[in-house]
Amino acid sequence: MIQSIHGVCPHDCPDTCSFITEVKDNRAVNLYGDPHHPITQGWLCAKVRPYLEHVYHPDRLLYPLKRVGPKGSGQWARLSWDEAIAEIAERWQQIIARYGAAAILPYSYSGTLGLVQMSVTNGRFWNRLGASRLQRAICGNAAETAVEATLGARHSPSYEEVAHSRLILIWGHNPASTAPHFMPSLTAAQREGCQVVVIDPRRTRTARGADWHVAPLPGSDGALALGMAHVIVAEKLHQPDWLKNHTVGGPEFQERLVDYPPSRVAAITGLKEKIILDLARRYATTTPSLIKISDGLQRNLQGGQTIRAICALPALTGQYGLRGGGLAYSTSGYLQWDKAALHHWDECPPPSRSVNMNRLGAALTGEVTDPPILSLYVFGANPMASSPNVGLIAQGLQRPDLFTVVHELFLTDTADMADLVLPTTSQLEQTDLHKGYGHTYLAYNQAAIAPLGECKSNWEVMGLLATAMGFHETWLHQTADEVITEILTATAAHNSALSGITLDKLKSGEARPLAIKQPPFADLNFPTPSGKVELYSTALVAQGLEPLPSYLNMAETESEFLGKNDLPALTLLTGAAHHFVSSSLANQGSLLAREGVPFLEIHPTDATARHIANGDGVMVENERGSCQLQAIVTDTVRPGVVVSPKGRWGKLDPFATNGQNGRNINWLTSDALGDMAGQSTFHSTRVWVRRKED
Ligand SMILES: Nc1nc2c(c(=O)[nH]1)N[C@H]1C(S)=C(S)[C@@H](COP(=O)(O)OP(=O)(O)OC[C@H]3O[C@@H](n4cnc5c(=O)[nH]c(N)nc54)[C@H](O)[C@@H]3O)O[C@H]1N2
Ligand SMILES: Nc1nc2c(c(=O)[nH]1)N[C@H]1C(S)=C(S)[C@@H](COP(=O)(O)OP(=O)(O)OC[C@H]3O[C@@H](n4cnc5c(=O)[nH]c(N)nc54)[C@H](O)[C@@H]3O)O[C@H]1N2
Ligand code: SF4
Ligand SMILES: [Mo]
Repeated sequence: MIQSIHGVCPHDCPDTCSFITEVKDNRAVNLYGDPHHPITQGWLCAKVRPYLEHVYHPDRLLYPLKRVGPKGSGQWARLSWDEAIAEIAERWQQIIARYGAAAILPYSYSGTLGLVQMSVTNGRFWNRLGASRLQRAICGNAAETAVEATLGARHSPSYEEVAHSRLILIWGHNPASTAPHFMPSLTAAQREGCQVVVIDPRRTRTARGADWHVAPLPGSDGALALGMAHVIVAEKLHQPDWLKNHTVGGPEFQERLVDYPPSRVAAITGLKEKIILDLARRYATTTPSLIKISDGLQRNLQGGQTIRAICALPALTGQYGLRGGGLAYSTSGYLQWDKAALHHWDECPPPSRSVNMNRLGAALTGEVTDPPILSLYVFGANPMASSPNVGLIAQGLQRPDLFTVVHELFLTDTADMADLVLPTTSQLEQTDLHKGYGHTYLAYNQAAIAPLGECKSNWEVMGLLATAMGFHETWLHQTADEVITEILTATAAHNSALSGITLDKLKSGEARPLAIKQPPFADLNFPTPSGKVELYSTALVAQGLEPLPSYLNMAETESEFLGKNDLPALTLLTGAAHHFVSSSLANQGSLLAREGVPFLEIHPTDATARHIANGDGVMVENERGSCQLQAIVTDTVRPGVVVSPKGRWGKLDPFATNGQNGRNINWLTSDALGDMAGQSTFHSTRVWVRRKED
């Protein structure tokens, strides 16, 4: 007998696909995209198609483990769950008695995006404990802040809406890899005559299918947007009435544009003046025109203001509210879970201090004191692969006085550094509810098989820890379905997007559309304080930020280290790998084979100057660390820029030698914070590249 169970892809991806798992004798024997899901349409991406290899990977952790050798030595002994939980509780009680619960830091991000296993697990137990809070700013905080300040909410057209667009600027975003289910809609629009422009320093998979690829210098997009606005206003291609009626700060914004003539913008962006003029004219004279962005674009020191400047363009040309026009960023604002039900703050001690996740290495090595962090509990995250400045994190995790627990599917580079490792369930073994951030469907993930070995889900472990710490509130001990029901009910009371949606309906297996209207902002009422598009933002002033869209000329200062070579440093971009989701799945043989050895793309001009030939081993270095990669000499990156996608596991580094442990590119990336909301700045990293001598 084969049973078909409805599930949802848990990965950090805007597509949030629904899939069907075929189960025979409690073993998943087949998994495929749900043919009835309007976005999934029966197919999964290259990463998740072989998902059963992930679930049944021979390296899956099946039992709790305790370190018996030095930290990082890989010497483990098996212990029972009872012993593991008792040891955690005992260590935490000791820490709390001496330093308070703020000395405990949970560290989690996007291993799963589920309501129960991520959102609720991130909050409830830790709030009740009074642990340090984590500022989760590794991904898109600056863009979220910028979009909300300008438009009031993260409302966005769903993928299908591009059928109405005549022009799409895909700006610093690579959906062919990162949002693959957008591509059929895009291709269909192109067939109907829609023009596609990709703006990216790298000729990505997405750029290859575009009508026009524009490759500015990284971090210069704010200037490009203001330069386009300059041309649009100078040539009277803007919509003065729209600006007057629907924006705040139109005149001040236009004044600022004087400083961004094409000649100056050409120098900043490394683009020819004619390209800036053509782009501005094409954008302003085609309607409806859509700008589609994601988060890669803003992972730099000036990312927040970059997004502000880009958000101003559809206002200048009156594109917001038009079907097929405006801005596509994220649909996540349509459904925000009821905060009280999610967190139960009113039944918890006052919120503790907050630690920015991008500063983990610094926080563990002296930046955070009084109390210092004495215990780290990592789940759904792999900071030794995915967080910036990994060398400093490694140093912090070596601290003998730090008690580290990692809840994982695999012995990752992070788990290797733990004192205790707990095994977690995969998505096929747990229950959850998922909402997309690229579309507007809600779907239920039913557990398809029993947990492998002794694996326990994130939320289950929270319940065990709560009991061990003496917390008996019912909201710490609900089943996953009870959690979902409580939060759905509380949220539906004030958000009509959930009307008609119940847990029972979701459990029937079909994804449910949110009850929202497309296109966003059709009534031209924006949920900002003024009800208009805020080109001038008082909310940003209140945060001590520049109120008008700006270009901030910020780059990592060239250190003495970089100066020791007479060739200039290069800007390192480390966007998404096609076959992994961050570091998730990057230990799967079939996907590693398709992604190839860890590589660095470098332009022929920069390669020749460094005597680097295609296929050479190269050392990439800066003051934070170094990493060996294989050079791909290619004009798919612009001069001055090198590319090495994120996600590699240091411990699987094929270039590791006896003298040096494995590394990945995040040993080099910057842990400085960006201009808004504590944003990560991976792409503001400067590196020195040289040929590896044999
Ligand atoms: N296959 C795959 N899919 C993923 C992920 C993955 O790891 N792999 N990660 C998921 C996650 S966590 C996220 S947040 C999303 C991210 O989705 P995207 O934002 O689409 O992905 P990125 O590759 O991070 O960045 C997109 C592009 O930004 C470009 N870029 C970098 N800096 C600049 C700049 O200054 N200006 C311009 N114009 N372009 C710039 C990069 O070259 C890159 O091609 O993808 C999700 N989907
Ligand atoms: N250089 C560079 N680095 C980047 C980026 C970049 O652009 N450049 N992008 C950043 C971005 S956008 C993001 S979002 C972050 C993502 O960073 P992370 O959130 O750390 O993502 P992953 O590296 O995929 O690690 C997730 C881990 O969670 C585990 N996991 C999966 N499901 C579960 C579960 O149900 N329970 C538990 N306990 N564990 C689970 C997986 O096995 C995996 O090891 O990476 C960032 N890192
Ligand atoms: S990673 Fe994205 S595209 Fe792939 S199956 Fe999951 S949701 Fe779909
Ligand atoms: Mo992300």
